[in-house]
Amino acid sequence: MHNLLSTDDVDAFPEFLKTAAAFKKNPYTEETLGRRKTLVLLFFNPSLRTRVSTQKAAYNLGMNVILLNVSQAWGIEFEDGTVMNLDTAEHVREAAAVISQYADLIGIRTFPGLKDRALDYQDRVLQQFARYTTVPIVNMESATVHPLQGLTDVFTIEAHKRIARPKVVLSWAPHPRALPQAVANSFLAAAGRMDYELVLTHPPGYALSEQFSRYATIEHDQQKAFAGADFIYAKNWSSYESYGEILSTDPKWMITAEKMQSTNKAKFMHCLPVRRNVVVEDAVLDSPASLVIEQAANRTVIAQTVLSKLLKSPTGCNN
Ligand code: AN0
Ligand code: CP
Repeated sequence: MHNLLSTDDVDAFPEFLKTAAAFKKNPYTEETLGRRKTLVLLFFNPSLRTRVSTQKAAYNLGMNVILLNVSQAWGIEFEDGTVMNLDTAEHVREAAAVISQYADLIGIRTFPGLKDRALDYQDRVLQQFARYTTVPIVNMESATVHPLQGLTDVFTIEAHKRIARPKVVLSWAPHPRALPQAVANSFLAAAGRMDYELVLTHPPGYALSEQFSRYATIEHDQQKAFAGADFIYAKNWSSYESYGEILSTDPKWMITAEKMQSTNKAKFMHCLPVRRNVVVEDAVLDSPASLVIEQAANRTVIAQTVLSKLLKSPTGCNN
């Protein structure tokens, strides 16, 4: 692995999940691997889990960590050939090359603008950094994908599945703000590589990009989708078709205890942060069926697995 830009950068899933399971059992088997190596984490947007779990994962490998909230640095320009006489103070060509002088690995979080679909789906901030840094990049949620989350979700399902081929349902749920499609995209991309009965349910107008939805069977009737499910993964996203728009806030799509009744005693999953009684009822989130805290715990395990693989990559880190 040279970078973690998407879940596709993990070529051997079974081996990756095995390494993760070993780190979960004992996080300190490679506690000197990252000695004298530095991880720089760049945040263009807020985070709780990604920030703390990735930092903790790096510490478990003996790395040093530097966090930078990009809003507190100079404004970065991503357009090539532009006359920089407006708001941006330095170009990504310099910014990325400079950070590479201090870092052996770089993590980046950068959300989409949700206005221009073609621009967002180029994932320009991530791709430009990947192009101009000289060290590996870890995607900590970009405009289109959130691989650390998708890998964590599959790892969590593997630990809880009771049958060989579980029915795994990704359900859209309401939210008052326009959210990215990244978590849903990576969930489908990761779960789509497993032997699951993968079902996607959402209201009209909420189809995801074919690049990701192709991994699932689409069932527009949420009730039908839930029947016999082993895992219910809830997530809101704004429309991909009417890009960035909120087409529905219909509370009928909220995940309720009553709906969970029709499942096969399904476990409930969400990446967090979650809005209680909008996305999901208290009764579900507070029930023993909820895996959300375990998912958050597993974020450390997956981040550690990714960092370890990048540290060992022959084309990887500065020496
Ligand atoms: C973000 C999203 O939906 O992509 C981050 C989730 C990990 N969520 C919010 O902005 C609430
Ligand atoms: N799930 C997740 O990535 O959470 P944060 O946005 O808090 O990092």
